[in-house]
Amino acid sequence: MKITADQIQSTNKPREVSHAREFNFLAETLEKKGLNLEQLIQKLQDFQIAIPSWALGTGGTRFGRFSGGGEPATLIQKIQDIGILHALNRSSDCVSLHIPWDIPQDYDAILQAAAEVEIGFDAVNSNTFQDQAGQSLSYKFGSLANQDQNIREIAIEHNKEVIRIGEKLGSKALTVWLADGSSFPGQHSFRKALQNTHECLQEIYQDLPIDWKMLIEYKPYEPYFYSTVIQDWGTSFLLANKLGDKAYTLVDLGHHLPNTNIEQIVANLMTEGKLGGFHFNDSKYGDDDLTVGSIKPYQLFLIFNELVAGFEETSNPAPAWMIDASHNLKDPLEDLLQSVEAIKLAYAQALIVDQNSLHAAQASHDVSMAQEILQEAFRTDLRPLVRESIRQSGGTISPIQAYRDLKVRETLIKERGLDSKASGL
Ligand code: LRH
Ligand code: MN
Repeated sequence: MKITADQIQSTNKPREVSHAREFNFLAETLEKKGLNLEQLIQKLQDFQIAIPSWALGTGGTRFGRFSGGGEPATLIQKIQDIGILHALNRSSDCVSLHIPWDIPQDYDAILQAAAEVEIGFDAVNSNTFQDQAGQSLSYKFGSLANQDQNIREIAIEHNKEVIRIGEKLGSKALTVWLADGSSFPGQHSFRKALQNTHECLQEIYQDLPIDWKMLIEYKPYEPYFYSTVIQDWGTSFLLANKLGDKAYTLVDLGHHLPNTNIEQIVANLMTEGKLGGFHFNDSKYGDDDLTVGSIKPYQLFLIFNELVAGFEETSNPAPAWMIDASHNLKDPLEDLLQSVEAIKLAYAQALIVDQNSLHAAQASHDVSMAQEILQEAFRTDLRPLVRESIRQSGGTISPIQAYRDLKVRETLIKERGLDSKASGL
């Protein structure tokens, strides 16, 4: 299914008058604050979020999976689904592939399908947390951290193969998330596991093309429940520093113990120029992979406030903006549309924070005023601004409503059937 510009226009028509009224009112308010509307809209339009190839179906949980039908069963169908998202919100111009869940069979066909819907390829993800069919040795007790050199070699070769695949698609980054860890005290040597991991990452790092990045993702637990080798930002940062300038830390919002101050981690990584990218999602308890902004929208805003300030005050390069979610109750495409909107809203709120007044309040220890300045931005309804930025770039004013008006899921079920299943989570 491909969404046409006419279809987009047809979904906007009934909402244009009310949208224009809301946007013009907001525009007046923001201009009175001395904000430059064009600049805000341009920054929002330039802010593109990569969609994970593993989150276009219904992953479910270990307790059950409830598919909604019409899932993309091939990589080309996944690219077409991301094309639908991008046609609606003009904000999802990249896919992040997971290998081997999405190994391209025919590169020309994949590149052509992607070009047809104007999307590119963001970071490619390796997978040494599952044994592949015919794999001679198992990752059961780890991959790059494994005591067995033969297993480490297999994992190193896999990561090099993933880089080769990414090169053919125009990707510029390798994301390494290692499940490696232990579930019982004494099961493995923490130091040996970290040393093995470092040495293996070094070998993979040497194979990175000159203009590539390595994004090292950390996670405190799961699938192991006593220790994880790369458990927190400090361990990822330590490895990234040891490896070199092309290595960075990737922050998955769901990979933090309860009440961790993630915005402080972001600020500190930017100070060191080592913030490489994000896996956006939300969670209440663990790595729940819920819709972005659905549980802790204020935390998301505070993270973007550190990002906007960090872009001004540090030389950290532009991070990779990616979603990492899994679905079981919502339509995967609706969930992703909501996540992209929540991310753009948090970015818009951060862009209107009066950073100079905030610095002044901080300098004079005016704690109440510092909070007032932040919450003034967070409590300003910027949805009309985000919608206008999307409308001006040829998208729809209300993605979810348009998705339903255009009967996208019904059409995908007609085309693919109820039982088509997407690879991934
Ligand atoms: C691990 C993770 C990682 C991916 C996987 C799909 O929890 O966040 O980014 O490899 O999810
Ligand atoms: Mn992740």
